[in-house]
Amino acid sequence: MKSLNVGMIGGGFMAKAHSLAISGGVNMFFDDGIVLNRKMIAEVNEEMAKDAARRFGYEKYTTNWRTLVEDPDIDIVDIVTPNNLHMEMAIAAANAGKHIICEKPLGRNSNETKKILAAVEKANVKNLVAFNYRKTPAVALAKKFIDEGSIGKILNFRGTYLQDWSADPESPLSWRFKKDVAGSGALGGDIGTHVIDFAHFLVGKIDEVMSMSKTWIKDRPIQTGGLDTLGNKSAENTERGVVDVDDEISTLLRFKNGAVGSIEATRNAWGRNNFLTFEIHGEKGSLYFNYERRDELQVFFAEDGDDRRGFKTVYTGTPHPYGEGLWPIPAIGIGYSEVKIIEMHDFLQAIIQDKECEPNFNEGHKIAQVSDAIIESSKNKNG
Ligand code: NAI
Ligand code: 4PW
Repeated sequence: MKSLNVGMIGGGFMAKAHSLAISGGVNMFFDDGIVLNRKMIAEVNEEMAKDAARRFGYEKYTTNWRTLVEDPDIDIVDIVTPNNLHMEMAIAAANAGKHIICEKPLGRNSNETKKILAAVEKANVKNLVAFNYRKTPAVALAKKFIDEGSIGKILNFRGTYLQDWSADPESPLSWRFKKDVAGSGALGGDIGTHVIDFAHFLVGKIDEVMSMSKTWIKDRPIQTGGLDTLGNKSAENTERGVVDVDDEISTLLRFKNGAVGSIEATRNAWGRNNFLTFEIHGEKGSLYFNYERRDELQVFFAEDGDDRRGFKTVYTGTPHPYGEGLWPIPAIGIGYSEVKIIEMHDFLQAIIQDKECEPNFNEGHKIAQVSDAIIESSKNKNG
């Protein structure tokens, strides 16, 4: 049984999600034959680092992430800090010869992701960027149907990522609203990158975009504390700061293989929570997925007879991708933790089998190139 030591940088929302997978979830579901040890966690100050180590079960903590990256005992570096820190941390981890899992987006822009990619290629270490939603079994099933030709040649991809946690003008100015930290707003720096990943995963490379953006709320109360609380109001802080990223982006797409489509991403859509969807139309059928109903894939196959045509619901379970490790009965329910566990399982499989991770940093870089093109196309159209 191989044993690998993990060092996690960051102790917020994603540290919780990744630590759940590392702490045994992945072995309980998939039994990869690797024991992961939560060796060390890094946070910005003593109190936060100590607390993160206690809560998430790490043996040691540090307030200097470089100590973690340079520790010869660490095999895997897991980067779960805000976007502006990914480049420096990932390059240092690659130079130290560590395997790396890094949260999305890989960097603030494609200049950064290009440098990160060069470092991991030079170091020849395994690298996975955490576009976890493609690991949802229903999304992997859609990919299987497409690869098998069940819906024929793809004509159109429509993707959305709609949330409402920043629709209230009083919700705090966290790092996600600062260009120097996030890189950009809803699309490039945050949720829209997951939809670009769906598009690349399911349809193919995006070749051309035509985009518009909007910043609806120009200033917000400055957040107290470093953690992004995703919309929960900051306590009694009335000082406001400027929002210098987009709240919303809409873009038309053309794919290299000729398909067309669109993406919309906003964090200001009241009533929508994790409304991450795609609808794909092909010459022989259609597929529809909504993460808010993540156990289900809606399928339409034109070859079904005239009298029985219509969308039907497939509940994912044991006959479907990742079904061998998950719950025995469809619709017992896949949650965010299971999706993160599958992501960690795929990362470990890449290490064991010495194969490429999916999606790797090269794919993270291609996504950043599309984000850059969308932002460029929407310039002067943020009216
Ligand atoms: P968060 O704000 O909850 O936590 C970030 C943590 O990093 C904070 O505790 C902060 O103190 C710490 N940190 C900042 N500078 C540090 C440093 N120099 N050394 C050590 N720790 C440091 O943020 P969250 O939501 O966990 O986001 C982290 C990353 O994960 C972002 O890149 C974000 O885009 C991504 N993310 C991905 C999600 C997904 O579904 N794949 C979901 C949420 C976030
Ligand atoms: O990546 C996204 C985040 O930044 C997420 O998957 C959901 O929206 C949860 O937090 C934000």
